[in-house]
Amino acid sequence: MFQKREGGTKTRLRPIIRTALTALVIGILTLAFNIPPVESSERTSAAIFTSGFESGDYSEWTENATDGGATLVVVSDVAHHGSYSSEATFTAPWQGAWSGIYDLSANPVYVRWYARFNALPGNGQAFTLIESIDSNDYSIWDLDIWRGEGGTIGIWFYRTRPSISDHYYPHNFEVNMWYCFEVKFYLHASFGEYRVYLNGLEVIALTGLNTSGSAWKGIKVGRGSGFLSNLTTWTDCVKVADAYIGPEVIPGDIDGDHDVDAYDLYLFARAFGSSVEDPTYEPKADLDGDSDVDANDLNRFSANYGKTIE
Ligand SMILES: [Ca+2]
Ligand SMILES: [Ca+2]
Ligand SMILES: [Ca+2]
Repeated sequence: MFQKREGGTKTRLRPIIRTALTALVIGILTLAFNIPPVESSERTSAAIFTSGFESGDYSEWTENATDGGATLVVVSDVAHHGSYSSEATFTAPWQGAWSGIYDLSANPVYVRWYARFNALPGNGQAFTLIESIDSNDYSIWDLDIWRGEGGTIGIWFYRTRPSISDHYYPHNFEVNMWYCFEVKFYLHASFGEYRVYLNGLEVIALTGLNTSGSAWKGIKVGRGSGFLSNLTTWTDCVKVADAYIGPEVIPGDIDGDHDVDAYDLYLFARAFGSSVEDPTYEPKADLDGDSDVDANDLNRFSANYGKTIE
């Protein structure tokens, strides 16, 4: 019994070393030849709109507008993913700057985007990152970064159907960090829903509502300075879909730190040759999801070696 186990371990050792070396060599080659990264994986939801501003402009959007002296521009010095993001700069309170995508339809609809900001609201202040509108251009919901009079900072989710109400989720936001937001809206006469997700976690859930009325039409990202007189916000990786989207992931990022690097290779190699029933099996190394970690997974891992998000 003991010998059998020992023998099994030995026969696994060589493929592991070979695998590690192969992946490392491919990784080095990838870096050496500076092979451009490809898009990170898409979840199984059906996307009805996607924009990471990678065209370098707003050509994917229906409308781009500013008011009150704000500016809106696609920039290349800050991006969550790829080379570009959208930057809105506000110099006074109640300015607006937005990219709008309209004439969409889905029910339920999920809107996922990444946002970053260089200032935080003072006590009792807020600014708006996104607004969702109906077919009459009325707001259905918007999402703000807010700070209460007591100093608590967080999400302020403001909805208008079936009636106006606001909902708060405290979170210690920091400047110049990317955050993944997602909102679900479900239009229904008795089972209507709003759900808000922050970095892949559901933080607000409003269910069993009558949200019927005019239909959802689209979103405006960037949006407004609220109370703030000096604010820049960035938007990237916008996706609208008919099912939950979640944060961007790179297959092969086993430790979940937004890159596929030598430590992921170590974790991948440790799981190589395993099947789902083995203690060494690691689901995040099973890149094709067929319950083992084999050469097919190695090919996928190697293709992503050296990639990062942000
Ligand atoms: Ca981008
Ligand atoms: Ca990693
Ligand atoms: Ca597999």
